[in-house]
Amino acid sequence: DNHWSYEEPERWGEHYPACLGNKQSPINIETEKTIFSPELQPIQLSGYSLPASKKFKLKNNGHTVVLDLPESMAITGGYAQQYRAKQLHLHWGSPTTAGSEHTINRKRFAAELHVVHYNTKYENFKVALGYPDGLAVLGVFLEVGPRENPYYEEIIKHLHEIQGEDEEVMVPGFNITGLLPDSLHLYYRYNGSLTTPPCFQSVMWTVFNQTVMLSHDQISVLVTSLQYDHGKPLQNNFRPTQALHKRWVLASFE
Ligand code: BO1
Ligand code: ZN
Repeated sequence: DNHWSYEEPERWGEHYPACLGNKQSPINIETEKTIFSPELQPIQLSGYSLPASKKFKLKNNGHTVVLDLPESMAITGGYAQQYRAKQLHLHWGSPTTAGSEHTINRKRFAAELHVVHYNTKYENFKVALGYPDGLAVLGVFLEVGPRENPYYEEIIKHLHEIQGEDEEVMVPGFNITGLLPDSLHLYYRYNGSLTTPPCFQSVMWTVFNQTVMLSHDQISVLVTSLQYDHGKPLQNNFRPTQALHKRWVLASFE
């Protein structure tokens, strides 16, 4: 189930028909066309401070770097239902190109963090994948800034240990909230999909308006450390933006 790559995303539909659907992700968010919704409450999180005394699996799966998260982490506000954390991962570009998945008014950011959760009303992640309200993914844009980001460093400092596809390392817990922007009030919301095969249309997306800064060196290490398929650089692991079709993007702010 791993015979897809970012070399030809337009061909994913041949093996994964859901990738041809009309509620696909990522999208370009045209801010002037979003709809203010006062119902969108601040995102509230619980259990996001992971104990440094415990270790969590960080893996190069050939498509991204994934940190497995404990079920004790959850979204408790900002959605109509409760969602349990599953994993987080990143999408990025190359040393010379930006690599976020979502874009804002066609602007692409350096990289994008996804924190993946599933609805607690379903038995497990696999079951949740089958429902339009099954998953909640929090998307955060990363940009180059003046300082090293100590929270992202907890991931980045281990990338040299998992350079090859399927390599993994156990890393100590840290405060995952530190990976998110300061304001969890300001965000966009729309219904979409997994941005990789199988592209199931089971994601209620939150894309935060505020960005998070990493140093130039941190972004460099992120985009140059990993490989897939016996030595190809794992770069530009973002899907092109998909048509909005009959969807609206809501905004929590005006
Ligand atoms: S994303 O957040 O839309 N980029 C995204 C894309 C694909 C997955 C998750 C999030 N894939 C799923 C796999 C499952 C796996 C699960 C958790 O991630 O389809 O097999 O168990 O790691
Ligand atoms: Zn993702």
